Amino acid sequence: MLRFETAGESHGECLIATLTGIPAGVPISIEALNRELWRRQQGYGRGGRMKIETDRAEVVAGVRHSRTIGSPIAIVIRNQDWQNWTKVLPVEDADGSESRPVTRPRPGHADLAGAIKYNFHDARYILERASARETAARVAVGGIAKALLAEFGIHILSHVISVNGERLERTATWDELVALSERPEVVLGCVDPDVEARMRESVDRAYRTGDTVGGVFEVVARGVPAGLGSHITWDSRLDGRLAQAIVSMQAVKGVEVGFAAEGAASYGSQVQDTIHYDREARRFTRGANRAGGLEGGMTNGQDILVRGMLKPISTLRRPLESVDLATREPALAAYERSDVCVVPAAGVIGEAMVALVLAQAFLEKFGGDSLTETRRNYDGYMEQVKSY
Ligand code: EPS
Repeated sequence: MLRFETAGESHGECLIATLTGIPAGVPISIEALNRELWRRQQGYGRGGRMKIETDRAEVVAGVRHSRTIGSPIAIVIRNQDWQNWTKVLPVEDADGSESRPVTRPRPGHADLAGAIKYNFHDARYILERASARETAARVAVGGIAKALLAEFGIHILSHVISVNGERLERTATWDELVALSERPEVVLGCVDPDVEARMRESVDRAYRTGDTVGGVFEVVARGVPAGLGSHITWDSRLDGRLAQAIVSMQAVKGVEVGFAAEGAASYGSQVQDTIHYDREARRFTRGANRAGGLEGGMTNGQDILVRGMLKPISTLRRPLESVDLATREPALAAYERSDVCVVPAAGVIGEAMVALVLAQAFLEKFGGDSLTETRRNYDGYMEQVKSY
């Protein structure tokens, strides 16, 4: 079973991720992992913290001589900002005289629910872990999952469909997504420059008024064989597993597989992807891909399309009404600093989450302790599919 865990607080020493279950022999490039971490830090509307950090993956276990060795992989990402927090958040020191309490919970953040649940009268410990800083660790292990999948011709990219209602009204081609991922500068991750310019204006407007904006990103996985996931039980359905992975991301409140929202407002005759057979190529083809590559909880060989809907970030420069945890008097919510827009970064995190879920489903089906063994199992299955 492929599984991963992360640890670390936003202003602590570092973030840590472990990933267990990757077969031995998968080639790993630290440069490629760092490129993913760089992509996560980009985007128009990112806040002051990104100027402090240059995220780098320090792989400290499970990879030797540029290949996985089958043992758990551990990755450390140092927080540069820790230098400014050593006295505020020390590991030892009971008196906490230099702590920086957060007693005015931000509506929409984990502050209030977490403080009640963990019985803190200071939401600091809650926000430290709830912060989307944690996603740097997910992106690092997602990069390892991507490396495994790439060995089998599976590639995962993302783009931004909308920001604050400014929306791309067409589908993006795979080549456009590749070009987007190779851009030396990330603006808002949209393939259409006119729409991207309008998105940028909406971020500027929000910035001027001390507000934040959300949006929708789409993750596309190409080259996925038919037959990952299963219809047989609720928890083996891959669409459900992808949905959980996407909604587990900070600030994501909704998920869409394929064209779900459009489908809900259409007739059945317009929504299903018709089935055809190409006799020459001896394979099934489909009239469209509105199902987003998933039918009955299984991949059907088409591109996987998963969208995440992000609410605007809950830390506002113009704070909302809240209540002071100490006095119970009305108070404005806490503000230190914040991003105005993180939709392109969320796309990169979404890629990592989709990669991890697909890698897990892939290894459930094909198994293998070494890449050689996994490949033998994969090749055998692909032969079977070809001659079906
Ligand atoms: C983030 C780091 C954080 C925030 C953001 C994501 O840094 P800081 O809290 O020091 O400014 O920029 O976190 C949130 C959006 C949040 O709500 O906590 C990062 O590395 O992505």
